[in-house]
Amino acid sequence: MRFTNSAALCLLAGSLTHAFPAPQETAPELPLPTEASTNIPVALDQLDQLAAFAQQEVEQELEAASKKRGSCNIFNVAVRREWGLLTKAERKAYTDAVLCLQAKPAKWPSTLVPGAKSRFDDWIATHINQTNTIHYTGTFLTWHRYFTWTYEQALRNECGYKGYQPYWNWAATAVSGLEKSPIFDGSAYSMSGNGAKVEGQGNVILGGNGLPEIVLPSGSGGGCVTSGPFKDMKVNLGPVSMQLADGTTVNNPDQYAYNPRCLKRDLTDAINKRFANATSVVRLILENNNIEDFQMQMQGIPGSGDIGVHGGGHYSLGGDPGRDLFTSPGDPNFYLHHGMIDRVWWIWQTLSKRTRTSSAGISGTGTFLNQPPSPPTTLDTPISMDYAFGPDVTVGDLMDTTGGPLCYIYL
Ligand SMILES: *[C@@H]1O[C@H](CO)[C@@H](O)[C@H](O)[C@H]1NC(C)=O
Ligand SMILES: *[C@@H]1O[C@H](CO)[C@@H](O)[C@H](O)[C@H]1NC(C)=O
Ligand SMILES: [Cu+2]
Repeated sequence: MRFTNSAALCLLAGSLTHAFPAPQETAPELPLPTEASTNIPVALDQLDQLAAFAQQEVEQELEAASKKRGSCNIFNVAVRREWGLLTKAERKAYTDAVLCLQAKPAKWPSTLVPGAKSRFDDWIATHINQTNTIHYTGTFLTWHRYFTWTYEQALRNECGYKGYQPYWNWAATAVSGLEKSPIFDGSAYSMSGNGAKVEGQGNVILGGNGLPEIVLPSGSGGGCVTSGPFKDMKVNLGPVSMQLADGTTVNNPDQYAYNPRCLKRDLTDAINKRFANATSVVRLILENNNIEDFQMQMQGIPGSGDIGVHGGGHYSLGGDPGRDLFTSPGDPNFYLHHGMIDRVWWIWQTLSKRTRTSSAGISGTGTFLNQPPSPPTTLDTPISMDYAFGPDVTVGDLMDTTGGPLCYIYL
C-alpha cells in the first residue's frame, strides 16, 4: 500500500490527542553547553539542558502552529517520556500492550517467514529483511524512527494502549546500574530484569575482517529472563548473526526459521558506562556538526574501538536476541533503546533545525557502509515496513517529528 501524500498518516497522527501542559508565557533563555564535560554529574546536567532547549524550541513552533487547523500543534502533539517517569499503571499498560501484540497473529505470510508467529514478530521480520540496507546507511536514523513509530501505532491502534513510546535513558542507567533502574529491576512494572546468571562466561569479541578487535566483558546474567512481564515470552525468530561469550559466532543462513526459545539477557554495566554514559551522549550531540559524523559516531566508527551509544545500548542489554543485529527487535526493550536513539537525534536536529531536517541532514547510501556501492539516500528515498505496517513513506516524511506525518516530542 502506498500513500501518494501524507493525508492518511496525518489522520493517524491527529488522533494522538494529548493534553499538553499550557505553554509558559516567558520561557527563560537557557545557557547551552558548548563542550561535553567529562565529569558525569555535570554531563548529565548538560544533557538535561540540551533536551530542555529542544523542548522549548519545538514547543514555540507548535504554539505558532496551533492556529492552523489540522497541523501538529501544542494540543495534539504526542509526548514520549522516560520509562522511570511513567507511573506504575502507565508502565503496566505499555507491557500489557506488548504482550497483546505477541498474542495476535502475524501478517507476514508463513510461506515467506515461517518463524513469524505474532504481530510482534512482524516488526522483527521486517528488520531482518532489511538489515543490510538500514544500518550504516543513509536511512539508519529515519528508518528506525519510522520502525519505532509504527510499532507505537500498533500498540495503540491494535492493542488499546493509550500512552506513547517510552525511552531508556542510558546516561541515567550508566549511573544507577542497569539492574537497579526501573526499566530492568525485574518488577511487574519493569521491562523484565536480567537473565539468570551463567557462570564462567567469557568476553565477547567484536571485529575481525581486518579491523582491530573490541573486547566486551560479559555481564551479570546470560541466561533466560526470570522475572517481570516477559519472563514467559517466547522468542520465535533468529538468532541470525551474533558473537557469543564463548568466543564463537552464530551464523544462520536460514534467517526466517521458526526457533522458539526463551528471552535471554546479559545486563552489562561496564558496557553501558564505557560507551553510553552522559559524556558520550553530550559529546555525540555537541561534537558532530554534520550528519555524516553524527550518525557514524552514534553507530561506532569501524576500527575506532568505539561501538557508539547505539552499540553501547544493544550490547549492554546483551543476550539473545538482543545482541543479534538482525533479530534485536525480538527483545521488547529494543524500542526503548531506539526511542533514546531517536531522542538524541531529535535534540541534535533541533540545535540547527532548518538545516538538520533538510536534505543537508541526510548522508550515506542504501547499502551497509556503501558495500556494494549504491546511490545516495535522498529525501525521496522510500521507506517501507512491508507486512508490519501499511503506508510507505519517504525519508523526507520522517526528517521532522512535528513537521510531516509524525507528531511527537520527547520530554
Ligand atoms: C524481503 O521481503 C521481500 C518480500 O516482501 C522478499 O521479496 C525479499 O526477498 C526479502 N529480502 C530478504 C533479504 O530476505
Ligand atoms: C564515558 O564516555 C566517554 C566518551 O564515550 C569515554 O571516553 C569514557 O571513558 C567513559 N567513561 C567511563 C567511566 O568509561
Ligand atoms: Cu536496526
